[in-house]
Amino acid sequence: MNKAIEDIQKESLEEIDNAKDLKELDSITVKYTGKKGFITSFSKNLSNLPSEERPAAGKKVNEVRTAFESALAEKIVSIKREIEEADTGIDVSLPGVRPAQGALHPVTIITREICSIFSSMGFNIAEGPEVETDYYNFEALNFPHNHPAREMQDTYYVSENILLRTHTSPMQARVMEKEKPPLKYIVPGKVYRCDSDITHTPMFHQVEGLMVDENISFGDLKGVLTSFIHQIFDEDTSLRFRPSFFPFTEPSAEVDIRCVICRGKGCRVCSQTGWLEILGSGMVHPGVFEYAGYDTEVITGFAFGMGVERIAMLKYGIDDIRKYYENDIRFLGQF
Ligand code: 2U9
Repeated sequence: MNKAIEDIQKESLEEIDNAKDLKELDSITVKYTGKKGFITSFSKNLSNLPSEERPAAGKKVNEVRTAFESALAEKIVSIKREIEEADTGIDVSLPGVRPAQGALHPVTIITREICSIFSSMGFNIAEGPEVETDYYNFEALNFPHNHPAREMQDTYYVSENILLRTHTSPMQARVMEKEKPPLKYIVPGKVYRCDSDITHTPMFHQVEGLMVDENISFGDLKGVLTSFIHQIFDEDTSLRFRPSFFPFTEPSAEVDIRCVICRGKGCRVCSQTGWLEILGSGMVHPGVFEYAGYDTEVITGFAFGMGVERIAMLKYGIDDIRKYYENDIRFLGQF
């Protein structure tokens, strides 16, 4: 009995293993566990055995049946999976594909960082239209019609008096029209200039700031901008204020920091000067206050502006501004 049942076990498991489809498995089931199947017959014949042999033989037959049924169940699952794969080309046993996780654009990260530093110094944040009037973009900021200073900002015109803003300062002019001093505002946003090369894109981002009150001095400008630079770059970054010209500020100064790449020795990034231009600034021109209707005898203020892409390039070591806008997620996912 023992040898015979073991042979049946071996044969049945081999047949299951070699089966090619579900139909073949059906025949194997009938052959071994059907009414007249081999394993069934062994169960039926147990009563013919001498009583002392019955318990061991019964146990063995049960083991053979259990092994048969679990091999059969496993084979059914694997044949069904093969059928599904053949139909869909999908291996359902593979782990799922995780959806790609988004990341903030580096320009967004740095804009938020800049805004948060100025917020902590008490500046309000304002946003305004990207399509502007000639009046707010130029006239109210002391760029008269046909003034050569307008050439500093190559402009996209929509019509004679409507344009894409070339800086975010028109929003500051709008704020001044509505509110009286004291004012502390920064305006982040997109600006447009007809320019395109390794350091310029036709659209870029600025943050411009304005602080207006009685007795605001160039010392306030230096204090606020020095604190800002020490927060956005390193605490020990050296900086210098270099005289410059903007139509809306007088006097005007550009602010340079010690080159973050060569630490002042001179390299390609700082054109061998050891300094990097980071922002523009100045005391608000009285002509701008006159447009706002402020008393220029008592009201003074300072203003500043910076390009966000440039600051992010220096912070992250990015060498070509166009990389921001090529939508290459291998680049964008790094920040
Ligand atoms: C008002 C009056 C004056 C904002 C200012 C700059 C200097 C400046 C540039 C830096 C690099 C723009 O992104 S950039 O090309 N900006 O140098 N901007 S002062 O002056 C104002 C703003 C508002 C009412």
